[in-house]
Amino acid sequence: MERRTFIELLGAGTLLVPPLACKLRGPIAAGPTNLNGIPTTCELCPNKCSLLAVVKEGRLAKLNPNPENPKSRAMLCARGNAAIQQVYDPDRLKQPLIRAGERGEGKWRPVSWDEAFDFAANKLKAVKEKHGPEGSLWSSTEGFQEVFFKNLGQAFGSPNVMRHPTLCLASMTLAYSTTFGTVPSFDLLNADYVIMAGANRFESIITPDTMDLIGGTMERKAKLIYLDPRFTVTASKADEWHPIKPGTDLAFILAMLNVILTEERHDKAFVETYTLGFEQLLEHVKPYTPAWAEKETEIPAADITRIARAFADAAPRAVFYAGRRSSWYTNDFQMRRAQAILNAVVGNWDREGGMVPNRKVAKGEFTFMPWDDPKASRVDEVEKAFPLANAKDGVYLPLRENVLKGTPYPVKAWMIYKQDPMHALPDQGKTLEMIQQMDFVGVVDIAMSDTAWYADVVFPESHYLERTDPIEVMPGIWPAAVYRQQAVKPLHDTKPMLDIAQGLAKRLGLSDYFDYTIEQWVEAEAKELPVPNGMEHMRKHGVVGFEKPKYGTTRNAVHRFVTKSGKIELFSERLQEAGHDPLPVYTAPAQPPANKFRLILGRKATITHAALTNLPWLHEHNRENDLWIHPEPAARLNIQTGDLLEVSSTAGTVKIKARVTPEIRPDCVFMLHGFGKKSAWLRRVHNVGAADSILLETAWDKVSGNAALHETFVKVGKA
Ligand SMILES: Nc1nc2c(c(=O)[nH]1)N[C@H]1C(S)=C(S)[C@@H](COP(=O)(O)OP(=O)(O)OC[C@H]3O[C@@H](n4cnc5c(=O)[nH]c(N)nc54)[C@H](O)[C@@H]3O)O[C@H]1N2
Ligand SMILES: Nc1nc2c(c(=O)[nH]1)N[C@H]1C(S)=C(S)[C@@H](COP(=O)(O)OP(=O)(O)OC[C@H]3O[C@@H](n4cnc5c(=O)[nH]c(N)nc54)[C@H](O)[C@@H]3O)O[C@H]1N2
Ligand code: SF4
Ligand SMILES: [Mo]
Repeated sequence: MERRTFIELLGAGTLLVPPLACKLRGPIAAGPTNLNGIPTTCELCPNKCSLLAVVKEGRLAKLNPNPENPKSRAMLCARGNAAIQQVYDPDRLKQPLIRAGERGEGKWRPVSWDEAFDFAANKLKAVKEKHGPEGSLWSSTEGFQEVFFKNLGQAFGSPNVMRHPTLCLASMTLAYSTTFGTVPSFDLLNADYVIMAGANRFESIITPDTMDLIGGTMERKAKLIYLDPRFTVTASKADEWHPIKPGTDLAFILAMLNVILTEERHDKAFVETYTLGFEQLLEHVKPYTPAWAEKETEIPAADITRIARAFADAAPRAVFYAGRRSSWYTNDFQMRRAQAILNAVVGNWDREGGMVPNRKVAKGEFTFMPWDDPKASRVDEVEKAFPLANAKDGVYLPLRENVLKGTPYPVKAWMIYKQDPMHALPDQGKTLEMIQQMDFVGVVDIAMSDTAWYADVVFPESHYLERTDPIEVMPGIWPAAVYRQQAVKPLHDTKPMLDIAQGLAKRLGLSDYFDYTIEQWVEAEAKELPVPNGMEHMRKHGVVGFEKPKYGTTRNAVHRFVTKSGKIELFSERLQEAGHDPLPVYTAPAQPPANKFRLILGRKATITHAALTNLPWLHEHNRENDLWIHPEPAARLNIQTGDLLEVSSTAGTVKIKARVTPEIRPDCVFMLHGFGKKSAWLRRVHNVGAADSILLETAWDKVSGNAALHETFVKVGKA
């Protein structure tokens, strides 16, 4: 299809059309919809937008947004629309494959499912015999069928079930839950004053926040203050863009607290009733003056003071927005804690236009046979090294270090679901080393990712439009439960994850744990949805959502926050006991030496992480990544746009073209994620552009173990 036809087809589904988006403000009534299609749920990013798949003669003809979802509203983004092309993509995985040459050589033998299952099960059994079940690692990123993959790892007896949060948002979630006992949402639709620090909401799409921000700032004229070393699309829509010096956001926030508390602009009644540790906080922030912060952040003290006052004056309809990918620096946790504390002292908690604790749509659970707890402790030693972190999700980079060292025990089998560690983890060389030291690597994917390229067996999962998946609940201000049902029959010899788990379970003697069908699973979940005939409703509508937000349910004398004290903890004894700063202490980030730049990362609206760059409709918008570099250093290095550069760090070296632009600070450089693929099956991006993960060095946040992906300095010169 021609691109023009594609763009025209997007029609009402296209995101970032302000007049349309403005009309969509406010909760959408869950009334009758023109269900001109099969209701289902997008799987191309974590947002889980509802859509209607129009099928003509057994083929997908078009995907339309389903306005009944209160989170995604009537929005289906460009990536969501392009999902149709994934199904008919000639480059997708079409049958199980067993490696025929060396790892990474690209020689594959197409095999039957039976052969693939037998092969993988024998390898897994051999590792179990030699090293115990803990010798296997099961890693995955969120997805509706992820539960079956995790369950297989656990039923196998492995303690090493490893999820993606420490590559994404773990420091943010831990910081907010340490403070409030829960992670809230931000009512951008009704806020009057919004501060976003590196949360690039107009390109990094989060529903409903992206749409609410359009509604809020373009219609209601809410102020948007945006801090980012880059001039992003969000910066272009903001009232103020401050190109903050990277890694200094904590100084900015502490100085805001200094102004608000010393000028007594905080919400005294709220602080008195609901919080713990105000006196310590007041003393703590005294040295952090705006004049001090100006030197750290390179944002004028007068601006910091003005913003702090305006923020406090606009409260409770004022939010310092949390952002999502908090995998930035080694002090991420404390920076996000300071945000949480700032929000707390202006009393925006549980108020319209403020921060709102999430509600959930209830659903049932399917009961299956439980397995024994694993005997061994986790290889990442999370309980010991990161006692406050979520032990179930694990800590990814410390895990890789331990696996490479073989401590506390060897891990020799790696099963991977819906994840591409070759790109998602920093230092691709180390990830490759980790793969190479495995006796067995199995990957479940829909495309030949770079990780699949190095695997021993590749299991092709059916595309989401070909699957029926479990019901997912999406907490929020407008919470929803969404359902994914099959729109078309699988085009190739692929299977959903549940069938793959069952195929392996049968050969591993674990069938009793997977003795059910997807229909039974979903029906058990649908039974307890808050609508009559839940299953019938889901088949017809694909979503159950609450129409009206509820504010203030936790603002009463009897409410206990899920913290040690039962209050909002400005000062945290739990942190102190774990050997961390109980209040956020600023430490200046390391600075790049004169001839180097900090490498920073971010997103574009038409790419999800390292995936999707090979899809033709999206590839048209993302042919190759380049290195953003400011004109000043570019002139010094005699670099012009289009020049081929050599960029190197202690982790690796890449070649990439230059983009000389004033849209970035002179002390850092930027590149998009998702290029420089090793997999020849991703032919449009194979060896095109460069992979950021080759350059990124290994570092993590001290409290949460979250990857710190902006701590790498690179040398840049002409190739
Ligand atoms: N350098 C760098 N690293 C990063 C980030 C960054 O911006 N830059 N971002 C971080 C963040 S925030 C996150 S959340 C992580 C994300 O890390 P990943 O989850 O690894 O992200 P993706 O690149 O989307 O890879 C997902 C894989 O799942 C496959 N897939 C897609 N749909 C399906 C499906 O239905 N079934 C199966 N079985 N597979 C499917 C895709 O083909 C792809 O290979 O990366 C983190 N790492
Ligand atoms: N289109 C699209 N949307 C997505 C995703 C996607 O892959 N594609 N992924 C989804 C996921 S899993 C996530 S986690 C979210 C991530 O969404 P966000 O949380 O918005 O994260 P990023 O887009 O990675 O943006 C980080 C921004 O921080 C800036 N930055 C770098 N260093 C600093 C600093 O020191 N201070 C400040 N203030 N800014 C800094 C970068 O320039 C970049 O613009 O997006 C979600 N939405
Ligand atoms: S934001 Fe786009 S890619 Fe993500 S779930 Fe929604 S439609 Fe799909
Ligand atoms: Mo993420």
